[in-house]
Amino acid sequence: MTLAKATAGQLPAPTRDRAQMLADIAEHGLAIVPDVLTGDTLARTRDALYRAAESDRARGREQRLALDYADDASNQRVANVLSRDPLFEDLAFHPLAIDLLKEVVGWPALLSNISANITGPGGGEMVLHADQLFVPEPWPRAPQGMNVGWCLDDFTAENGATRVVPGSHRLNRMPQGEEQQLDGVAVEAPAGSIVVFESRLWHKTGNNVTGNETRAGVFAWYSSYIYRSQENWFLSLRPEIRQFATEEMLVLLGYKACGFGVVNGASIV
Ligand SMILES: O=C(O)CCC(=O)C(=O)O
Repeated sequence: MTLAKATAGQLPAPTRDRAQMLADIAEHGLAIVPDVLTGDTLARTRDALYRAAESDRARGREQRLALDYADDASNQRVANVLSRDPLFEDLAFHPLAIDLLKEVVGWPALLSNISANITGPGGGEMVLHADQLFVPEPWPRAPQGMNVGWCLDDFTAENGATRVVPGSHRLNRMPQGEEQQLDGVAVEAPAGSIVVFESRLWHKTGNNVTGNETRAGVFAWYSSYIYRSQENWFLSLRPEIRQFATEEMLVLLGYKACGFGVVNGASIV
């Protein structure tokens, strides 16, 4: 696979068909699924995120991640949204997300983190990357993780929609040198859609060139169980989540021994 061939790809059309989603992820590296959140649920989830972001700003806990965003003051990240409001449990453990995860990455798997990126007017773009950047190259031939981006606002080319290089997952490596300057294609999608991308797809937050719009996205990043999760759930999980968790949630949060993290040698795999 040459760079030119891999990066000449198109975005897949939005689909609600499960088989098509899996085909799109295999072919393009991503699938776009509309109407996963709708009506009141979408509105309440969006409100919960903006409330958390506002509270972080008011308390001086705001996270900017200068490394990602070249020190601009317009984009805000809200870490560990799972522990901020029960509504985010419904995103992290959404049946469609977990079903696709089992197909794309396999099972058991971990929820590695779930955080929000809110772009703001004038906000700069992120460095082009693949999410499995911590895996030493040469990479295995299969994705080591999967990301589910929840669009809580309409994602548009102007407000910083995630930009992707369709087909780049087939290069099976990180972007190098000048490849990091590739523009990619904006994944435009209405609020309530999810954008599911496998961990080798090159992508970034886009520039927000609007004068007054924000773009809220929640990114649930899952990995194979052989990698340590980014968020340390043992320290940062809101206790009620574990208290009422299903067996599947406990696996995703690393509370079930899966070959690693065993208790006296006992494990479910
Ligand atoms: O904000 C976005 O659109 C993309 C976020 C992203 O790439 C990341 O958090 O790794």
